[in-house]
Amino acid sequence: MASNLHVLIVGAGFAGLTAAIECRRRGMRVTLLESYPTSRNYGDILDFSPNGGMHMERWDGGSVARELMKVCLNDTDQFEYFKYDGTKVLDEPFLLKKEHYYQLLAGHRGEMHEILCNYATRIGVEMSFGEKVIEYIDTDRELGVLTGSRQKYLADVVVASDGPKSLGRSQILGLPETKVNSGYAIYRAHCHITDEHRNHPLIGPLCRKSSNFTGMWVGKDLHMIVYTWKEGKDLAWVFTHKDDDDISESWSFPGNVDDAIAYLDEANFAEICKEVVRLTPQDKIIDYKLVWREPITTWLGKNKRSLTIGDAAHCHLPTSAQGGCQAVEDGVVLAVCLEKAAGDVPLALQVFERIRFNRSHVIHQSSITARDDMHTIDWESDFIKEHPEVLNIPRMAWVLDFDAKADTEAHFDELAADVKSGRKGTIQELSLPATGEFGLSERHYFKEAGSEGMDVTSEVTATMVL
Ligand SMILES: Cc1cc2nc3c(=O)[nH]c(=O)nc-3n(C[C@H](O)[C@H](O)[C@H](O)COP(=O)(O)OP(=O)(O)OC[C@H]3O[C@@H](n4cnc5c(N)ncnc54)[C@H](O)[C@@H]3O)c2cc1C
Ligand SMILES: *[C@@H]1O[C@H](CO)[C@@H](O)[C@H](O)[C@H]1NC(C)=O
Ligand SMILES: CC(=O)N[C@H]1CO[C@H](CO)[C@@H](O)[C@@H]1O
Ligand SMILES: CC(=O)N[C@H]1CO[C@H](CO)[C@@H](O)[C@@H]1O
Repeated sequence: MASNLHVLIVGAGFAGLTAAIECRRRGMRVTLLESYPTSRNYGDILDFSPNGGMHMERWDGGSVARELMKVCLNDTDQFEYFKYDGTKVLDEPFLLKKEHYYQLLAGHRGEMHEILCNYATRIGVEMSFGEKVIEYIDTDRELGVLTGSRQKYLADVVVASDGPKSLGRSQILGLPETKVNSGYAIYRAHCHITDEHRNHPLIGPLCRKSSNFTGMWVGKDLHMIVYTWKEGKDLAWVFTHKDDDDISESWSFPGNVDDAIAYLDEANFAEICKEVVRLTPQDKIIDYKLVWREPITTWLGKNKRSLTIGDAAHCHLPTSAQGGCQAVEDGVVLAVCLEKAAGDVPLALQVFERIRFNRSHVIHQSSITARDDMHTIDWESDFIKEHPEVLNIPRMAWVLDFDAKADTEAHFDELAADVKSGRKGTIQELSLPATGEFGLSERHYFKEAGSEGMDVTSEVTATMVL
């Protein structure tokens, strides 16, 4: 019986939290360990598209998504696209479909995270903050972890959702660290809107109470997104730029205002972009190096009772705009597999991997294609008139209108039969197909969704690109 399982999860990011909530909702006992002392103070803006948000909308009869929506962008009607010099290129509706309202969840990471932690605690997930795992134990006799406070936790399944710098990846999978500098970095910030913003001739109009602003400016090797929300109280911005310097990764490494502005200057970005940066308190700017990890061909420990999920398994670049959603999909699929395997943990984990591998891999690769297409636009030609969708980071029906829970329920039995019969092949061959690809021509939500007769240029949708 799956409901007798004790699931031990390391790392309360969105992968770990989702796995914890989804397992707990299926009656399993769940212990969740997180090294940070609290959830609240980290991060800036994080977004979930419907393929992630739909699962949250299912929690507690919709009340969790409603609570999230109170702190999220909840009255944004358009996503506005600009050329780097400020020329408007395109307006797109913010929502894909009306029924996505409570599934498109974008807001301050810490605030959203806190709401999910509270829900997890409410339904009985045993959560410990300030508990850092220092060792994974996966022997024939014992499965569990050891923490910095010398506490040993044992369980039936161990899930390492410990993020990109995963200790789980090295200890469970026995892999060396494979940090790769992507050659890019992101400056990012979240701050509260002040009167100085409101009274500023360029920034003031972005801080309106009514019709809140989300927009992106795109230039050579650089794109910047600005959001205002919470009735004109909060502002966040992120910009991705080339940077070969350093290879550290931290959500709290301070960024320097002047350095940031120098990048915008060099790429001839509009004054408004520079002013947004100038008006940000120095201590709110984070300089985040975009580091990633090469894809790995298994996420499972040798006894198939432990595994890595989320960024620990497949570290996405933020330009896929899918890191959070793919982490959520992992959590959901894992819980459904554990339930369906009825206590056979190795079976559940092998099916999990075959369901998730190809899809997460293809979406991962998209983060690179998408960024390169956007950063190399020839603004002098007619290209952008013919392909405005390159601005719109991959949003295709097969990515966004995807229900990982229903998909797992539909495919579990056939994949379980493969596992049991010992079917041979590489993980690519044994996995479910991703059902889609990323080519320029495919890059259109409505085109792909088959909405006949729609003016694709004006009706294509957008959410956020981080
Ligand atoms: C503090 C923080 C702020 C972020 N802010 C943003 C943001 O503003 N915008 C954005 O797009 N993305 C942000 N991200 C990244 C984003 O949340 C992830 O890319 C995505 O949600 C995938 O989540 P994950 O659960 O796989 O990994 P993560 O979100 O990285 O979560 C991993 C968790 O594991 C914990 N952990 C790691 N090692 C141990 C250990 N040994 N013992 C116990 N716990 C451990 C970490 O503290 C962390 O909470 C942030 C991540 C973090 C950790
Ligand atoms: C939208 O956000 C505002 C301010 O942050 C909040 O007061 C309001 O309740 C939210 N609306 C919904 C529908 O959640
Ligand atoms: C709080 C507030 O003023 N929100 C506004 C945000 O934008 C929409 C229109 O897009 C308005 O209807 C809301 O009133
Ligand atoms: C890496 C990998 O497995 N890629 C495959 C995923 O599935 C698609 C079909 O949907 C194939 O084209 C890829 O080769």
